Amino acid sequence: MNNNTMYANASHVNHGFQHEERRPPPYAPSSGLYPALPQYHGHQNVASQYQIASPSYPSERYPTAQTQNLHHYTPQTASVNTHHTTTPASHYSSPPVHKGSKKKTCTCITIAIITLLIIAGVIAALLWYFGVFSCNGRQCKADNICVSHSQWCDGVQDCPSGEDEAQCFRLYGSNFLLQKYSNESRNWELVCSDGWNDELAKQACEQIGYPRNTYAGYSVISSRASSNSVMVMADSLSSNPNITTQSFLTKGTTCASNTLVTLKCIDCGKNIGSRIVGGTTVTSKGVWPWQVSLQISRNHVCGGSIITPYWILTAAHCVEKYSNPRQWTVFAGYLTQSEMKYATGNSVSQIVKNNFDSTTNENDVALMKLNSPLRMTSNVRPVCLPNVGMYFSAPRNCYITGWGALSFQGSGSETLQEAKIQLIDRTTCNNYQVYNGLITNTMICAGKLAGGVDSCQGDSGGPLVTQENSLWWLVGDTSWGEGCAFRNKPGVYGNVTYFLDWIYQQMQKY
Ligand code: 4AZ
Repeated sequence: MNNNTMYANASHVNHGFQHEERRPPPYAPSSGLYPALPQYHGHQNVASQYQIASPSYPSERYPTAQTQNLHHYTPQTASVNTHHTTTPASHYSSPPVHKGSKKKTCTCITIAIITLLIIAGVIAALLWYFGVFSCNGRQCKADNICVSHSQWCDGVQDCPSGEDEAQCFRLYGSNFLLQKYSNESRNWELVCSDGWNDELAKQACEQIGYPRNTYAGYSVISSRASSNSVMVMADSLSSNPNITTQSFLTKGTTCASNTLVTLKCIDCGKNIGSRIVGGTTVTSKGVWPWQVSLQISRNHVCGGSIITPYWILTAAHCVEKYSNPRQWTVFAGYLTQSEMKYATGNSVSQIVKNNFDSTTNENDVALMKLNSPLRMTSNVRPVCLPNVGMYFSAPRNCYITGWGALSFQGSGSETLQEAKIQLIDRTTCNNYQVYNGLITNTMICAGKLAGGVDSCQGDSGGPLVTQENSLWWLVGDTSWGEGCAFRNKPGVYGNVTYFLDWIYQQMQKY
């Protein structure tokens, strides 16, 4: 974490201003984008500027660093021999035409065409067999089997790997409205609370990807939606114990109570709000109870966020090199690194990495599953994953937290740090003076364009959170940036809203 305001006199001196020879000082009085200055002249170590996602593993600090000599790059043209020997026309006689060879050519062409037709026929037959051409419904992803629309989310598994019944419920908006996918309207519909109960609620939570024992209750809110756009309980509530929640709910015409189900699958996003406003050293536990320190051999490497007692969300680049779950220990509920030195952390059973691209930093998110669940206390609590339909837009206030470096290339922090920053819209962040088109949908920019406050090495994987409807929501995971706290180079975070489906799929699967 890098916050120039606070660290000027601290023992960890913040050297966020040390780049003045290349950049104008931060906190320029004007707002918006800051003029681009000439950068990277002569011999420069590009990596020292462009910190792409390096966990702060002590023995290999910044392993992604590569030294590029920009000055000496001379394009080399391949030596092509342009000397041609020309044969005079008079010496060139056309070959005699043989009838036999013409016939041979014809036969070859015919055989080739027939072979191609046969291959095309076999491919077409295979595609037809696996339902590519013939599927009027939906394709099971894993096995290409075609399932009719009416079989999707009907409570009966039709796809061999079960994806037709896998993601049939979701939560919508900051008040957790339950929605079910309707195979009739082929749309997501709200759920009428008539006949609803805790058992159905728990089943729906399990369907979403939460364990049964984190279920925190349901409530109802009055509906203004027309009753034919909600899911209602089937008239004949089946006594079949094997029937699933999906098959209880059908597209209804009446919702007598005119109330809808809102569902809490986990008690998330609550903290002890005794933050010292404007401060950066976190002074009490329980203010950011979802923040964890991910360690290898008792050294802090990355941050992470508790999303359930079993699951930690972090950055994919943190686990790219260290992908063995046995290397890692998770420390939850601590403020200082020294407290953790003698504490017992939690071991990790599984690491699931998204489709991370280390050249573009696309999809920089991963999940760690713990061997045993974290015991929830006021200092160890989950943050809320955003629900569908929640859009966090610039310049929304957010907080970042972590034990990362206090200045660019500086050392990590002994005590947990926090900083207040704002979301920056993607267009601005893609401006040529900022990240010039490098920011994709899987990323969110946040920070201060003036510089001075930012995340830094070792904060990676940690939370970017915002408060909405009295709860704290995980907007992003710390991913990358050029340097730390540089002007026009804000922090870049994994876009958690973008990864929701993937996150729930993994929590269901493992
Ligand atoms: C890193 O290397 C890193 N200023 C994290 C965040 C930022 C830069 C680098 C954003 O882990």
